[in-house]
Amino acid sequence: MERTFAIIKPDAVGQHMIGQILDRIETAGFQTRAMRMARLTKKEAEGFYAVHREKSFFGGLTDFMSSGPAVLMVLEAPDAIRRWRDLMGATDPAKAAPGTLRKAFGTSIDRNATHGSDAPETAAYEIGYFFSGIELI
Ligand code: 3AN
Repeated sequence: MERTFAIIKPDAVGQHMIGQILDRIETAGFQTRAMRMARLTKKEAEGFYAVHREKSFFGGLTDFMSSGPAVLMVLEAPDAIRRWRDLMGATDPAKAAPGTLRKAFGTSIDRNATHGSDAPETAAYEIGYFFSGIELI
């Protein structure tokens, strides 16, 4: 079993898509080990995306991620990191494959509905950033 960290981003929450995305997650066979709704502060978003701090889109990304409530989740499945990224699709919804979440629910590269860890080290950092061990059920 493997765990990954996932977010339903403020664009998808604002468009009332939480239920549809959770349905896709459960239908795909993921177990939800932790889940919390939160509106990130700008500083929390900057810490979360620290790896991107030199990128041109860092300011816009952290503004957007702190612009409204998001759903923070820990998902578990065999090969969860890769499988969740496959279900999300490409970063840019315009390039995401049919049937993926970003194709269905994202509207642009900076409003792409969902987040997922990209490697085991990132997943460990991201899970620990938002959840303590006692919250992982
Ligand atoms: P992914 O979330 O697919 O792993 P990353 O890690 O390259 O993508 O980027 C993190 C987030 O930054 C993306 N989910 C997206 O919201 C945003 N992002 C990435 N590239 C761009 C870009 N060129 N312009 C605006 N936002 C971007």
